[in-house]
Amino acid sequence: MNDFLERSETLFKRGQAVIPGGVNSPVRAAKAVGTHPLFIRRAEGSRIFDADGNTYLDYVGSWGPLILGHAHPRVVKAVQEAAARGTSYGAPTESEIELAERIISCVPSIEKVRLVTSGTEATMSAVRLARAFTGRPLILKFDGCYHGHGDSFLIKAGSGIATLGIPGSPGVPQEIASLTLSLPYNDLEKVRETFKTVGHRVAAVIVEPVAGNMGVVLPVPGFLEGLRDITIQYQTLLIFDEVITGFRVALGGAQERFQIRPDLTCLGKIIGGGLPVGAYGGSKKIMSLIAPEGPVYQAGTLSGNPLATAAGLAVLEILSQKGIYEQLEAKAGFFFGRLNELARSREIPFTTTRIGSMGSLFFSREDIRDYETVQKASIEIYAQFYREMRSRGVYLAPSAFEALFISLAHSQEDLEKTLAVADEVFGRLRE
Ligand code: HOZ
Repeated sequence: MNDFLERSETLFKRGQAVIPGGVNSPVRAAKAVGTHPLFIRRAEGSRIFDADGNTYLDYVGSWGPLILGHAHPRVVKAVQEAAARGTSYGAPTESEIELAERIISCVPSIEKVRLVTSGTEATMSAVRLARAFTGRPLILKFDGCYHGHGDSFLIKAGSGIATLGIPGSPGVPQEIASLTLSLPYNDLEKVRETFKTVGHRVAAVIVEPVAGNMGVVLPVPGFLEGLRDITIQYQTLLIFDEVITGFRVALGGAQERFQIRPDLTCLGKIIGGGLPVGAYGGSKKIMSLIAPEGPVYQAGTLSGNPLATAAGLAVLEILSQKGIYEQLEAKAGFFFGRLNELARSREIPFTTTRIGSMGSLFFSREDIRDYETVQKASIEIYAQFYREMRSRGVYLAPSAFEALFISLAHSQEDLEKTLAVADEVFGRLRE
């Protein structure tokens, strides 16, 4: 492996002159792990290839959507065929109906769905809809959860906000920020207390049913059930942000896995096979408020884009086949189990969280249950681990506050190779 990434470094410098920070999304700058980003030239299956000619086993998978791996032949074919018919019409198509039908048949709580262009758009629109439906102003989120970069969500948010260590973002007026309450994840008591005083003013509770943007944090038993009960009691809408968990932890997402029916669900990139897409959906009654059926406005030229819907349909067809989630579970169970054993045998303070094929690595002995415990893990050791792994051909998320994704394209050999590299790196961390 080439340790000096000449071409990536040159491109990064060139990018910085014309793009803020040289990147189009902050975390990928790899600042938090003390290095520079790789510039990617192409990807295939479980591997990505950088501008300097190096190959990496990829565990980022474009931050989750590439559950089949990169450039899956059926997805590529679907996109190519769609592109040959035109890249955007800004008019309805049969394929967007097919994708909507497919989503509805898989996700238990969705009766009607609106396609948008990103997860951020989905959450922003879902909150507007919740406010319109309930006639209330407040929303309640959880510390370390990330729901995209809409103004209302950049309060104690995860992902890039956590990575950069900033409490919120300048540019979000106090008047808007004051309409968002943020409480510790997994703390139902705090939710109960808060609802006793302001529950009648809360339009929606929005939650990642499994947090994926402060690293992966699982809901403790009873947390999601409790949120459902409280929101029903106060006639507040419950929004599941399943941008990461949707079609990832089960075909029907976390709501299928935990058997909870939210009022609204936000979906993201996975339903477009990595192309820019998002969606929000719920009961016919709530969704009927959206224009042109109702008065709540939300629109977009690229919504239901034919390339994204073609890719999404190809992905969801494959995911609907029998045995897919069992395969993912087996791969991830083996990988995380073995990784923990290796760290234990070297006495590294290390723990993992996992559900299905997504998980996170924490250099900590703490039980991970919320943003506070996440922050006790060492980001310095994660940064060293990241750099050492990358220099040996394994590409992880360039932030301790993101997830690791295993795809169907990761072979047993890939996983074993990665574990051997991890073992070597664990050894170096002790030095
Ligand atoms: N905040 C995104 C992941 N949770 C990162 C997106 C990107 O940099 O592409």
